[in-house]
Amino acid sequence: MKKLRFAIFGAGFWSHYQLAAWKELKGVECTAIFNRTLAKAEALAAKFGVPSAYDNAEELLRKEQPDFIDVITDVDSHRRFVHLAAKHQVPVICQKPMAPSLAEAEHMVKVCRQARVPFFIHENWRWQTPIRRLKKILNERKIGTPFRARIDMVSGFPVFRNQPFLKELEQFIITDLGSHTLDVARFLFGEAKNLYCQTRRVHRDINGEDVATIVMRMGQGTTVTVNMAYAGNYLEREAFPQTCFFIEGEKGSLELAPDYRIHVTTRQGTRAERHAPPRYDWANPAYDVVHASIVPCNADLLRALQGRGSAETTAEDNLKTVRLVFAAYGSARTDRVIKLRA
Ligand code: 89Y
Repeated sequence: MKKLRFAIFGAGFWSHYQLAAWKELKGVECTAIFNRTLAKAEALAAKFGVPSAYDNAEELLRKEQPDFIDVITDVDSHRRFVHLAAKHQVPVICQKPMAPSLAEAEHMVKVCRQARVPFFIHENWRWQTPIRRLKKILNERKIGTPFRARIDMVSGFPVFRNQPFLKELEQFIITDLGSHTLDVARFLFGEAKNLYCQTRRVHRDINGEDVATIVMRMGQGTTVTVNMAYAGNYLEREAFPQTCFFIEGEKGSLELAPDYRIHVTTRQGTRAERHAPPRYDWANPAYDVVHASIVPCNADLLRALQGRGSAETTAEDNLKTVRLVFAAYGSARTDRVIKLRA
């Protein structure tokens, strides 16, 4: 099969890992990098042996004619680059969160649909090794029908150190982290029927909320609570960036605890397993399980780009996650339960 040639848009913190993860896969090759500051595009290109760097996105598309582009820029520029891809008939992958508002996300999906340009979201959280294992255990019905689940991503890790722009966001933790955790809730328990949310800001030097609590009733009737916090405080069981789960079912319970420990408790007792992610030498140890999950996420997107099936995280599918993100803000603002259309 012919190698697919692609371009990366954006040369910030995340692009280094995204590019390293692409290098783990056969059948794909990065041939150009765009960044509005050329020196940054050149530095990233030099680090990874990518032949060309640009500070003009249209020029890149005209000259390189990539098979697809991978947009890893700040959220406010996603629309511009996705529209550009649609105009040039180039399939596009875009980082989460898709857009700064639901209307903008819907418009981006519509533009690509009308141009018949494949549009995917790089949503990697559900590809984490222990989370794939949880899905398998639930599918095997080891604990029967789940009636309640808690999803905790609560950490004192200084996230703003590596990603200072997160401080500026008026809507922080639900767009940055909730995009992931709400997507995982959908992945494990189906679509939400209703949602209620409360938020808080603990940091004094940021614009958005850094604590959120979301309660949802999911399609199969499961009540799911998503607890998120980046309050910069001290926690005995600090496990950034691991998400912990406690799932109660009619026949047992299932827990994912720090250090990738999975406990399945049924009539037969408790079975303990450990599902650690693969180690990559390019991964930042502080982000291990998250960086490792970029590889299977990219592999899934690549399969679709090669015409070998459909990806899990198409933009059409991700719109359902985006709806939850903005429903959460709506609920927090009005202190109301939001009903969601099926
Ligand atoms: O930006 C976020 C992401 O996508 O993964 C973890 C993170 O870096 C901080 O919440």
